[in-house]
Amino acid sequence: MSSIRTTALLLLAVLSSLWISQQQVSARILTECEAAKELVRGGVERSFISHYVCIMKSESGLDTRKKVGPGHKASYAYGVFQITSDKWCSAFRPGGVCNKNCNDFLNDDIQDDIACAKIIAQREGFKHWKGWLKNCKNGKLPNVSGCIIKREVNLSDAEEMEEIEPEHLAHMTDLQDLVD
Ligand SMILES: *[C@@H]1O[C@H](CO)[C@@H](O)[C@H](O)[C@H]1NC(C)=O
Ligand SMILES: *[C@@H]1O[C@H](CO)[C@@H](O)[C@H](O)[C@H]1NC(C)=O
Ligand SMILES: [Ca+2]
Repeated sequence: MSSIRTTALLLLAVLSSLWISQQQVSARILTECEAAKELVRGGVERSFISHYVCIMKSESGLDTRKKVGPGHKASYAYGVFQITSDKWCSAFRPGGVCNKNCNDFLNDDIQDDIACAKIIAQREGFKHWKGWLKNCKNGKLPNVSGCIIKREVNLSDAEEMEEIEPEHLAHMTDLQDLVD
């Protein structure tokens, strides 16, 4: 009797510790929706969001703590956008074009990563990312429109949604600059 009870308790303990470690692991891997929402919060234009999510998927598998290297000029690539220390950030102090310590691109707050990715896209276009050239430029972009709209909908936003097509078209020239 009591051994069944003990076994059951033990099983429960094992299962719940598995569950906890599962939770901890999944915290570092963003879902496409979480990534899209962070991009909205970071002020990325709606028509570019699926491109950025595609970059994050291709470069890091949406892993906020991924670090790869050494590569070109002994540089390392940091975080969800794989931002490199040869130019954009500095490994030991704030520096590079983004004036950031690269290690700040390895935590789970990706707002600073997004700010730097925007600077990279501005200067070099999405073609900076090999993952974008390979998987996003002519490939299928993730459809995140559902998860962006749901959270934010209210009456005036809903009206704004009607405008998405013309707005999207209006930004096509900007997009072209990034894509070329
Ligand atoms: C994208 O997702 C939205 C909402 O889930 C859906 O309404 C829409 O048809 C999808 N678009 C494409 C191109 O699959
Ligand atoms: C709805 O959106 C508008 C414009 O973004 C905002 O000014 C307003 O406060 C929002 N209303 C609610 C109830 O969230
Ligand atoms: Ca960060």
